[in-house]
Amino acid sequence: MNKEQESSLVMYADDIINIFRSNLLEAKQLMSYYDCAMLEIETKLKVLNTQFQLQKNYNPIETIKTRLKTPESIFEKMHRRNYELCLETLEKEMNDIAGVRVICPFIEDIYTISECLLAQDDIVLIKKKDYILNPKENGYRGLHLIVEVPIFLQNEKKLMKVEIQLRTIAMDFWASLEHRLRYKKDIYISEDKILAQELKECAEASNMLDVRMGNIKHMISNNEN
Ligand code: 0O2
Repeated sequence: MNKEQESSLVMYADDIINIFRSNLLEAKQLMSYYDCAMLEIETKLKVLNTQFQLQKNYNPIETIKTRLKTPESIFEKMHRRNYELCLETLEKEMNDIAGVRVICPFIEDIYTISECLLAQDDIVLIKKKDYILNPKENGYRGLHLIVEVPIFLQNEKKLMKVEIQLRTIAMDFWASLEHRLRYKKDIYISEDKILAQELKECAEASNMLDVRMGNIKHMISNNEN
């Protein structure tokens, strides 16, 4: 980020802090609604995992992590996308204020869990990005869903957006390390062709591991039948 971009971001942050201050109650309320929606999704996923455990003696979900986007990260993204600074725009345009990351053992678990969740009649799919079928240029893989889930307040029902990222353990391993490396201030990986190529090859090696472990799982279950 150059000096000009930095100072425009600082001015923008000041503006948005003022907007949030003058609408503090609404801003807090909105964030608490996202928090509730995230909890709803987390509970639904836990219920599915328990049911699989009971019926098939198998857990398709390894871990679930939730996070609310930080104010800094919200401001940065709204600034980058030139969005108008108001809570209405935030609610309308920002899909990832509430984020749920689901880590599964195998690739097929990702699709099983996503199908089961999307089949629920109170969940509306807004957007799906399949970065497993179509990995990103840098090698990133995962299935991303933007869904709307109802939360029930004292006198009303509100539909809130939640971003759900489903990854295998191997995909998450790669993405977590890539994320750390990318945010090292002194290295701009995307501009360094050798590093970018090396990371991409690691993503492909990790995908190969996912595919082979999936094959082993099938061979074992075929032998059991
Ligand atoms: P953080 O801190 O994880 O939240 P959209 O508005 O949904 O249409 P967006 O936001 O570009 O567009 O969505 P996309 O492509 O689905 O990616 C959003 C999130 O996926 C990112 O959030 C990351 O968490 C993850 N992700 C996407 N691409 C990569 C990647 O190349 N490497 C890693 N490590 N993670 C990735 P944020 O906002 O970047 O950050």
